Amino acid sequence: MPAKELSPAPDPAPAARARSRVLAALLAAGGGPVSGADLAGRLGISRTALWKHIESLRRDGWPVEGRPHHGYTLDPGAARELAARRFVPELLEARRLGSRLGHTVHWYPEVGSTNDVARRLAEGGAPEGTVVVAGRQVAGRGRLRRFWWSPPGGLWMSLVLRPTLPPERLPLLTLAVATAVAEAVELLAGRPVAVKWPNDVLVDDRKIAGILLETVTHPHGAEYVVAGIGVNLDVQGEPVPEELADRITWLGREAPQPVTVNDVAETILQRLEARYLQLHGEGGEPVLAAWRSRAAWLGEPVRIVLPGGEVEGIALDVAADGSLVVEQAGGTRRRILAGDVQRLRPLGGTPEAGSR
Ligand code: BT5
Repeated sequence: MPAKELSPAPDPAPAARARSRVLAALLAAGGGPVSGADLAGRLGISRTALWKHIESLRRDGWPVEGRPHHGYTLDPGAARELAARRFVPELLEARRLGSRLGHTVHWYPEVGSTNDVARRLAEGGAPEGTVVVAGRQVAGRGRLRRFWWSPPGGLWMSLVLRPTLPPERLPLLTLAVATAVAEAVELLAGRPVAVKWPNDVLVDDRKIAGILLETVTHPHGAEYVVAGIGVNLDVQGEPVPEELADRITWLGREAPQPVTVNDVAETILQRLEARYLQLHGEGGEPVLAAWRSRAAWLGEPVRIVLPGGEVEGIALDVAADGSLVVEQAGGTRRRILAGDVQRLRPLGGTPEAGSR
């Protein structure tokens, strides 16, 4: 079944986004002056409203200067400095204005799980591309409600998607998100990044990011999907839990230069938008090919832990429906829809640590 046309990228209410548009215009001017009259005219707001947005930006630490008959200016270095210190939601919004994903960013210092917040927003009609980011999560979760460690300094982000994919292509969304996150991390880390079926992102076999997609369906497909993405950036705030210590890594350790939460969120959203549109427009094959090209453990002996048992065999491929194809002893092939993959050492040695 072909994908239905995606509706045009949502255009959030101008009033709600005016502050980000003001910031975007100041940043785009590269430090040069922006005339207040022109800017107010372009945004369709009054000079008084513009002034209030400027004041609000200043209160949040943006050094916007204003001179009569000259206009407003913003030192471009200020954006970099601010983003180096903390996540700056309006900077992400300003850079994603006009895009499908990331045009609206809700930031919270602390939440239970960003997936729950995004879900509530989706239920309330939030447009596709709405993003929730939290400074930390106290009840971050993985699949099967497993614990997801989310200390301050990491990227804990969830995104509202409203895909118009045919039901059989929906499972590929997880692979599309995993591929996009791996591509973004690779761009920032400058190191090869692998994906592990179904949803892990690894550097040197250590998990650097995880993905949790939660789908609310109607009879013809997805009503909406919340795509939760967790990326480890910095772990100085809290000691790494003992059980994760030798199994995880973080961007601060892998990247050659400092990377900010803003950079990671923006790069992921760029890559994800490209893969998301591709999955709608070109079918599943390009996403599958991209996923396969960085897949860890294909061709290797694995054990898959399923809700009701285990399967051992060679991990052969990922199928067009996103399932993992495993060849068991005797040549029987099985398609696995959900499970945890462990690498088995060749010749039946001890399995490596389980669900990374
Ligand atoms: C995942 O589950 O990998 C999905 C993680 C999704 C997290 C994001 S953060 C934003 C959004 N809000 C949420 O509440 N969740 C999403 P799974 O494949 O089940 O892996 C879980 C396992 O990863 C755990 O059992 C631990 O072994 C390991 N783990 C926990 N925290 C980790 C971390 N920070 N980095 C790497 N591995 C971790």
